[in-house]
Amino acid sequence: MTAWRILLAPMALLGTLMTSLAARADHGMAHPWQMGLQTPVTPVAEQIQDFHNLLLVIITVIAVFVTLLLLYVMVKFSAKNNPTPRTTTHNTMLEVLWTAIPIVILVVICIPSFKLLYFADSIKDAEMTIKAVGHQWYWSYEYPDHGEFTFDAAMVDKEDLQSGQPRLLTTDEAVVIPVNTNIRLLIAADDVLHAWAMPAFGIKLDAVPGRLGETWMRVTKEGTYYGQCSELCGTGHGFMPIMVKVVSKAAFAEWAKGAKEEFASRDEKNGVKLADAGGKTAE
Ligand SMILES: [Cu+2]
Repeated sequence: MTAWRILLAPMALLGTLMTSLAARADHGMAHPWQMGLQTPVTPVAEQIQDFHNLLLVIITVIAVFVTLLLLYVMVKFSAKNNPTPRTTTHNTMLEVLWTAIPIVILVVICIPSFKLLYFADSIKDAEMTIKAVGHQWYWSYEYPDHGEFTFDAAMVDKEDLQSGQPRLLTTDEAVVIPVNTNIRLLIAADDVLHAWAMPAFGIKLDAVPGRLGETWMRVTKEGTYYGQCSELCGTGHGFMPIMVKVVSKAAFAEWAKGAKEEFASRDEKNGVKLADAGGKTAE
């Protein structure tokens, strides 16, 4: 009995570890020993993953070919095996080939690359819009189609985390979006450069002060996803994460209704403060 327990204990531990790894892998964030990219949940992220896999094959073939060629040359033309070297300096055929073949490879890569670039850039029939604004050091979000409410999303400190909430990735307010909906995402910055990056969505776009960045997302799987600011923006750069909750359309409608009232009443309070501050600057 005891022997069995001793045997089973590490297996149970391993099982728990694997389950938690798998769960975390599906949790829209990086996890220990992760191989490859995060599970893609938007059409753009899926295509990025496919493109990545294509490049991986091409680069592997090139690396293997060059390594074999080098080894061949090292053995065949070593001083021992080839004591009297030939004095050939040019070979037209060879030079044409080693110029043309890389060009063909680059063209083969550039076709899907440009296709993907335009696919990620063009917003098809956006059903709603969200605007993300980067600040030192938090993000704020605007929902212009659902009552124009606005809220800030700041990082939750380590000591305030509840169980299951990842450190450095959890925010006090989540960006809530509906599943299977084409969402136009506008990205701007209030002070310095930031970048709104969400690996599982295949999005990484700079937030530039004075300019409006635009991209889109259609998340096909409900869940919580995490991203981080990806443009060095000052001392708090590592502490302005992005947390997105993807919920059913019905749950989103419900949330938007509540959020509109909640954040509007907060804005009223803030509005008073802003008016006061404005009065002081005017004097
Ligand atoms: Cu930053």
